[in-house]
Amino acid sequence: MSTPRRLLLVNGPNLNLLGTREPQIYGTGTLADVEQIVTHAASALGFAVRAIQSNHEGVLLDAIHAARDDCAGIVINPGGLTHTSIVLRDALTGVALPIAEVHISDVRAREEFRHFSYVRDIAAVRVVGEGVPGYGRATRLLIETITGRAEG
Ligand code: CA2
Repeated sequence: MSTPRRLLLVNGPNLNLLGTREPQIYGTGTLADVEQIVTHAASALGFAVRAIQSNHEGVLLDAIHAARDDCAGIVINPGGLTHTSIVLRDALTGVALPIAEVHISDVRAREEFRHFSYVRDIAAVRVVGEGVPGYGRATRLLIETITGRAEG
């Protein structure tokens, strides 16, 4: 089967609150902005995007499992699950798709408990601390990984 030209965009718990609170940490962009940035970056390179945000871990796992059937890679900001969830990591390794891990804030410069990531070592691409625009760069780098072509 040929590689599907579609990405799954996953935003984890609380990222629906983007743009409503804590602008000093996360900026003023909303979840809708994130989805638009990723869709735009992907479409410029010929890829479609299916986006999901959920505050429920099982819903995220089901969406990741479904990506096996029709996606070529996953752009994911797991939110706080980054630092806690072996279950999420197992789902990501289970589907064996290339992953771009995104964090809006610079987790390395925040509390110690945000320094560890269960996703880091299985991610092909990692973009941290570049704000909402970081999702766009992560998308381009992930597509470059998938297609083997350099970012334009
Ligand atoms: O910097 C990131 O993107 C994070 O993944 C965001 C998570 C946090 O737990 C990670 O350590 C780093 C939190 C997402 C919550 O987002 C909010 C946005 C606005 C207001 C409140 C929460």
